[in-house]
Amino acid sequence: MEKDCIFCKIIDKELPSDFIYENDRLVVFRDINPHAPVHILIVPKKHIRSINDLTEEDNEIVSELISVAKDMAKQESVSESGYKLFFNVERGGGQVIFHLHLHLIGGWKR
Ligand code: DGP
Repeated sequence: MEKDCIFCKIIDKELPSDFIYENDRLVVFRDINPHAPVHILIVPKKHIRSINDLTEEDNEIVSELISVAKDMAKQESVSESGYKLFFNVERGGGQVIFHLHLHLIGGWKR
């Protein structure tokens, strides 16, 4: 847990958020400011600042973020219509919360 990290506080339930999914290593919740009809965040419980801070020991969790994103897309009924997965990296890349998270957006009308 990193002091003053909003996502650490959400993970530790110090701040309210409804988890769509949780296991020992990650949580999934809806983005407070959605950019698409479906906008969810897949967030490791371990505090990692950004993609730049990943080490080899994080390979498993990064892989799990993607595999859970695939499952969440199915659960949110956007698997077939399609969706985007992305990480914003540091300020210039649009990152505003400095706790690693994978965005899943989709659900646009075709
Ligand atoms: P990024 O720009 O990649 O750091 O995305 C951070 C996202 O986190 C942004 O789309 C809004 C979302 N967000 C920020 N604070 C909260 C919060 O307290 N609760 C939830 N559910 N989402 C948040």
